[in-house]
Amino acid sequence: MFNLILFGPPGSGKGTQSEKLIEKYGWKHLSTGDLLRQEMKTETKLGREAKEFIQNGQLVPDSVVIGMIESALEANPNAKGFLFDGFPRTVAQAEALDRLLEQKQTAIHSVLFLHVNQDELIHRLIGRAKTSGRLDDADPEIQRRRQEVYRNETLPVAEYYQRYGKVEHVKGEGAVEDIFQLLCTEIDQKQ
Ligand code: B4P
Repeated sequence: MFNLILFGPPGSGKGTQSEKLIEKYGWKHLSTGDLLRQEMKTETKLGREAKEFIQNGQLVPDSVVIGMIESALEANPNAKGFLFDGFPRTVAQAEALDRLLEQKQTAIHSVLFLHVNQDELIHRLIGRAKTSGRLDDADPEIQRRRQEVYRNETLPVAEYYQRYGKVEHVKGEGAVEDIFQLLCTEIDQKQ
């Protein structure tokens, strides 16, 4: 089993690269952003609660996303590996994930950190807003807040895994295919 976290700021291409990686490696893709958007679309109680946070550029409470990940792990007992995309986004989520994986006698094997400069991130999110219909893409002020939340709450997650020597840094600027090849090289060295 191989468990990977694709890490990076909003707009760094985690979703874009995850699609290609799961196709190549056959892992189960767990995107908390996608799971939350599905809950919002079907207007579940969880979805209605999450919407308030997401449309303000804030993180959804840890207990909610940890519960979602726990259910997804339970629902996929035979997965050959998991690709975590957009999770963990706080140190508390990272600690909870470590505990959940330990119960399954496995662990996070690698964290690939996509680096993209701030101007490019905003440029991409403005581009995505034209087609995504996402509440959190439309407003530049909310995009700015999401980057701030990332710096304050999510960046410490990279430091957390760095302590265990699990983080590899990858340049997330350039052609999608070139970035994909860089990620595959890192993965193939680790596997
Ligand atoms: P997410 O769905 O995780 O979204 P994201 O971080 O905004 O985007 P991503 O990095 O995946 O970028 P993408 O590939 O689309 O989160 C949404 C919200 O849900 C969060 O803000 C939060 O409120 C909530 N949430 C999710 N997980 C949570 C958690 N664990 N805890 C609490 N709350 C949580 O790429 C962006 C754009 O760039 C696309 O248009 C793409 O086409 C383009 N692009 C990609 N690669 C490119 C390249 N190489 N060159 C040019 N453009 C590129």
